[in-house]
Amino acid sequence: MSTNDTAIKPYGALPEKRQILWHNTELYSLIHFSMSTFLDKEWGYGDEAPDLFNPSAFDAEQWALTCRYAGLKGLILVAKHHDGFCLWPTKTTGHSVKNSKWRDGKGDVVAEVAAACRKYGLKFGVYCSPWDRNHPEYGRAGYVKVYHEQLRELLTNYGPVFELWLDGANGGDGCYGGANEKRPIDGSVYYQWDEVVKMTRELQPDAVIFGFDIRFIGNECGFARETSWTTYPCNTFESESKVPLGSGDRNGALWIPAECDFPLRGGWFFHENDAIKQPDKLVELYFKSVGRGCTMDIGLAPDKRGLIHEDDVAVLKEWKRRIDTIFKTDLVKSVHVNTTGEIAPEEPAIVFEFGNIVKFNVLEIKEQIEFGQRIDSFCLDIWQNGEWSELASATSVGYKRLLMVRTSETGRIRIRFTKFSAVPVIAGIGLYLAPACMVLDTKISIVRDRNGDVEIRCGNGGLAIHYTTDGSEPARKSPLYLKPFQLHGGGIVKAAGFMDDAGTPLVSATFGCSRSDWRVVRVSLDSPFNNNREAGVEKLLDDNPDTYWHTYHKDKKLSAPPHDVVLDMGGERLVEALTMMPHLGGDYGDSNDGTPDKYEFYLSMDDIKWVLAAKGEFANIKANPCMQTVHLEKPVKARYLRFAATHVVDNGNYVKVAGIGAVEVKN
Ligand code: FUL
Repeated sequence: MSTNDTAIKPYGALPEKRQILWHNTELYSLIHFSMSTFLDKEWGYGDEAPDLFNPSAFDAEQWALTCRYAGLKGLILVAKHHDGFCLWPTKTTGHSVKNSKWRDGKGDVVAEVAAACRKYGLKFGVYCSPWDRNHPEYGRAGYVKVYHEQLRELLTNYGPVFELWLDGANGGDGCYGGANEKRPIDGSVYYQWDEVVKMTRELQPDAVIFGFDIRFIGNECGFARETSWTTYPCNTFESESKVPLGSGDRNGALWIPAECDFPLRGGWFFHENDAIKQPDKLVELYFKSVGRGCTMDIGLAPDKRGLIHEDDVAVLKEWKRRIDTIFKTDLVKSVHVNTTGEIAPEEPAIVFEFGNIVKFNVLEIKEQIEFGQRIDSFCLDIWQNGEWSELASATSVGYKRLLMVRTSETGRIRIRFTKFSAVPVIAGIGLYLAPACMVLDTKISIVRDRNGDVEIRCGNGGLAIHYTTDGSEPARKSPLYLKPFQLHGGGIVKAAGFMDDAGTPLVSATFGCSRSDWRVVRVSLDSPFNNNREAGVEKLLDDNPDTYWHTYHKDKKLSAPPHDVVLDMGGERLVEALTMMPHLGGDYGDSNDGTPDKYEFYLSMDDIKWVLAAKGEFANIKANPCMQTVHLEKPVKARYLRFAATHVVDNGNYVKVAGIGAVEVKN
């Protein structure tokens, strides 16, 4: 079990050098800042005027420094998003910073960000969207040449690149030089990936290519499945596999580890009212990404000024402080340890003798990945009352596995390899004690029922929960939570738990106006299972993202969109925005069949005369199924609301929605 043993033969698929470098990066950001920032959109259509790009205080160094403060080791810049606007003065198209007002058309965002990364010791990566809703030749051979040329510029002129981020999104329709039409393509062949791979290998041999050297984890929520293999049967851009991206394939022929990406805010681009994921959520995602052998790729969205917002910076710094606190002292290194290999009943194991009692709740284990992914499963035992007792078990290790376990005290631990495909080769084992308030089982959740009663739940009865409803940080002097309270008109609830001298991470939840007096007037089709606890059109009116309206009919043509529902808001309201909460799919968040990606919202005073209040696409909802808020151009007085799902992701043949709501103008 030692890496010095020259007799050890590698097992199965093996990583390339570029992949090992990428694994070591562990944490990095994906920065979206472009035309959509200025238009408050997630996907631009491709008809935006370059003039709109005009940040008032653009500062690439602030971005790089923020990443450094957060402990990230790399930064990937979206150099071109689906709207086709290039952040560098490319020779391939006029649709770029060259024709913007910013720096009189002489600026180059890519160059400044690459230089800032070099200055602050961050690895630099680029994202260049294959789908281009601006280019007139998109869908034809001419564009493919342009696209390859764009990649060539990016891979040649800006120094070393550690990752080339390519996304698979293609919604078909776009401006395409004024044609305003749908141009479907077959993404597996149209872009001539073999050329892209060849060029990248030549120009940037150490860069990993998204879809080829690394894979999408299957969701944009930032987590891998509990069992997540590094190996996969094929690259995911030219071929399709039935193997879930989230789990990978134990016997996959290729080493294609997964990247867990997610936006720090709700969307990938900056939207002022998007909630920011809080430090506790980031700690959880760290354990579910890096802690499951993947990398953690945090989406940052600079605002219209061209700066990462102060609130985002504060959250990232606090998260870093928590990660540093958790991993400050490795008990395996700091306490005198005696390590022995032992054969526990039929199973190889490593025993650590600590000489005195240690207290821990986090285990880290790493495989020496140059030798392949060898461990199938293992158990962690502790020595208590004169015998071994099993504390935790897990499958799949790979580059790194972190387990958060019950806080335990012992003088001896044992790692038992219960199943392995080749003798385990371990790169490292660590044990840590995370402060009680950072252990995930102290998690607080805030829920609201249909009557508008807010309940704050926490598994740990020892914590005193304090909360606020005015947006301020809860402190010990804030109201103590004793029983559910009313939040009829909606708002933001923030809560934190306090114990001894420690406080838990802050948790917050935003609610629209309560829908206690709302009712369903009619629906075009409902699920026949509406006595089931999860489904039924009424479920649109609770605040539970796990329950939903689901159109169902044996004849799929009938359950397919368009479908609509009419809701009575219980009285006259002045509505400024409308909301749709998608159903988050299965346990892994990577199936969102039935989620609308095109919608119409109508409003009416009398359920007779209706006005179309908003119509459009829920951009990127397939990959990032978060709460959608549609702001109206101006507030509309109404009592009735009609939501129509006119199309769903992947052309699916039923509609599934968790919630519909409205935001009222506050007096
Ligand atoms: C997706 C895109 O469609 C989103 O807009 C975003 O850029 C995300 C990171 O990748 O595929």
